Amino acid sequence: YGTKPIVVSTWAPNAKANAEAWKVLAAKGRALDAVEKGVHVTEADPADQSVGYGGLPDRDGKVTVDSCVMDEFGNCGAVMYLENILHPVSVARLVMEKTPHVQLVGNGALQFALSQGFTKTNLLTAESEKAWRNWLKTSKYDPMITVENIMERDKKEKKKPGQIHNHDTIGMIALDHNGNLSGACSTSGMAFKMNGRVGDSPIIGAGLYVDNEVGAATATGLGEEIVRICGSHTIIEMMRAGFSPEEACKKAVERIVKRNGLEKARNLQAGFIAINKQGEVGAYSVIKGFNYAVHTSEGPYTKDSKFLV
Ligand code: SD4
Repeated sequence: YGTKPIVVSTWAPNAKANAEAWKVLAAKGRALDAVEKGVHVTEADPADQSVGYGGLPDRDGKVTVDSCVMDEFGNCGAVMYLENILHPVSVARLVMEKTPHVQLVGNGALQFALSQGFTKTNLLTAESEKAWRNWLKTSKYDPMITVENIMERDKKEKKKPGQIHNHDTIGMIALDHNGNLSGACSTSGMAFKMNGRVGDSPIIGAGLYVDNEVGAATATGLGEEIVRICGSHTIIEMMRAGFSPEEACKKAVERIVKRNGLEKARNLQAGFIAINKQGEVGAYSVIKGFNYAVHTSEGPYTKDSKFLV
């Protein structure tokens, strides 16, 4: 069954971002305002090394961020390869609201942000710089989130299996008091990526999609795989065809697994969350370890996603 209002985010630690979004939803505010406010929390949190401030840099030591928003009218805006801006989600929103365009990248996006009153912030924390300098010693670029890596990190961080990799890209989707849907997504992308690399997160249809008649979906994980199947848009179309949010997310995951084959799929992660117009929630991921956070009038909870391989 569904419930309204509701806000859902990728990754359990984003419960604190949901709490902020919930304040807007509980006051009968607009879903778009809720997801923007919510995503701010994670963007400003240095502990999340995949988003905004404290994000891990690319292989040249630059933190570049990607973000997008989509509202109940099908309006959308995105920024990509943006540097030195603390809240890219808000710049994405202004691209949507104040320009005739959908996407601004790099220096153009930065100039637009500055023209709108944003100020420059160094997003590279000492922690993340240290991680980068460590990485430079081997410069091994392995964007695959392998099962072995996960087990190793679980051990190191003394976590229960599958709990790792949980400070990550935030995708947030919400259904407000008026029954309107919106979503936002924000990331610093894959750690130590090639300079200029953009993943799924700011790509409308891949990292995020909202159709106010149907539902909203967003993604996390290996962006290249999510872009290849237009992940979030695929989920919306599956829900339009009558599948539940969970079934729809599973369909998207199945496409990734089919394309890669089982063996390769065992070594990559992509996770999706979705809500439909009734406020039903669903999620699915390629491998174990993905989780998500939900907040409704009954309070917050987090949940492990089902997975395919
Ligand atoms: C990307 N999807 O840039 C993002 C990264 C991510 O958890 O989700 N990391 O490909």
